[in-house]
Amino acid sequence: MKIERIELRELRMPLVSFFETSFGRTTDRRIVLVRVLADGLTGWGEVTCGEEPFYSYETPETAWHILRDFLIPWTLKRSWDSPSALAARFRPIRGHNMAKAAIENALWDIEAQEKGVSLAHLIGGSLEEIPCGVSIGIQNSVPELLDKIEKELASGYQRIKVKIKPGWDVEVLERIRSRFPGIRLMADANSAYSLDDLPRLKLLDRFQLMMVEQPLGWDDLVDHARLQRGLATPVCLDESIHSAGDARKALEIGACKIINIKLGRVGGYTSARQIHDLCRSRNVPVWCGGMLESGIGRAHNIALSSLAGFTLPGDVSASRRYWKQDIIEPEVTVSEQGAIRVPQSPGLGFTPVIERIERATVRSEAFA
Ligand code: OSB
Ligand code: MG
Repeated sequence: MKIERIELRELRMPLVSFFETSFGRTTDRRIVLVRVLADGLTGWGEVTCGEEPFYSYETPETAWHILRDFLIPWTLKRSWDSPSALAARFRPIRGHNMAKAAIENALWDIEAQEKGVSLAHLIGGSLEEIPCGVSIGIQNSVPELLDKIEKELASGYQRIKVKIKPGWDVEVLERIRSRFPGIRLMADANSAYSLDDLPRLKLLDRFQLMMVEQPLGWDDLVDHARLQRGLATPVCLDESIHSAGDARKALEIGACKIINIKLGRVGGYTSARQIHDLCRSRNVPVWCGGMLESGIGRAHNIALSSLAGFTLPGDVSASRRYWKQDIIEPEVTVSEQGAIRVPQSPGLGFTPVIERIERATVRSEAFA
């Protein structure tokens, strides 16, 4: 596939309601989209970084820089045998996985259209629908959190993830469990604890959580292994896993029993599939995480979640939980059973709506 033109744009999109984690509150998203033109076709990718370097070091500015000055010049005006060949070309750049993933994923979108198959089919996905959970941020009060959980359960979502941090953890989970004793529940700490908190983290074992996500350092494996040895609750890693190499090391030392795979964090489909395949060969469940994506990133998450090893409900949920109006048609909807149907049409299976994208755009740059 011969790459003719690449466009970058940054969108401002206000969230329907704020989203708060242990590292801060988000009310407005800054979303960087990549549009690639090749062989008369158009592919889309999304940079899934946060606005600030709190989840990872990537931000819209670092992504723009790495894309404009390195990734785009390396990609343009060349023919690529496959999107994975591009991923290999990007390997000399250390990190910046979210910037890399946005281009690589756009090429997968183009290749799927070229072959006339769905993106899910192209990457080897077999699930026709994917089980969905929701991630609920820290709220202003526990009653507000309980109301949100009740509403999401009524919509059909199959599991509830709540964000925790010191001071918003054991008591909150106690109140959730006493109101909703049987639900599939998990907690995500986004690195808010250290091994000094071991006694407190052990209290989580009372709540039959499916898992506790990334309790310790964002770049740690070794302390998570120590924690997992002292905890009945399975540890799931998010922030610490950037490659199949990281996943292998984490599993080898017992740092986790479950892995959350995010396309951006791991650098695109090539790497995501390697992690998936490794986990599947070792019977380690995986699930697809979310980064408050627009419809474009969300559509990619749906395709990824169609791989057979994605057996646990992911953080891939309906457009309407995030946006008054999403930038794709149709918007992503979730059935009363808490599932999303994987589209069968060629490519992403959702159409980006140019007028809405234009309206939300605050800057753009084209390269040819
Ligand atoms: O840790 O999974 C996370 C959102 C932003 C940054 C990190 C995380 C999250 C979520 C939200 O949990 C998932 C979503 O609904 O997109
Ligand atoms: Mg997480």
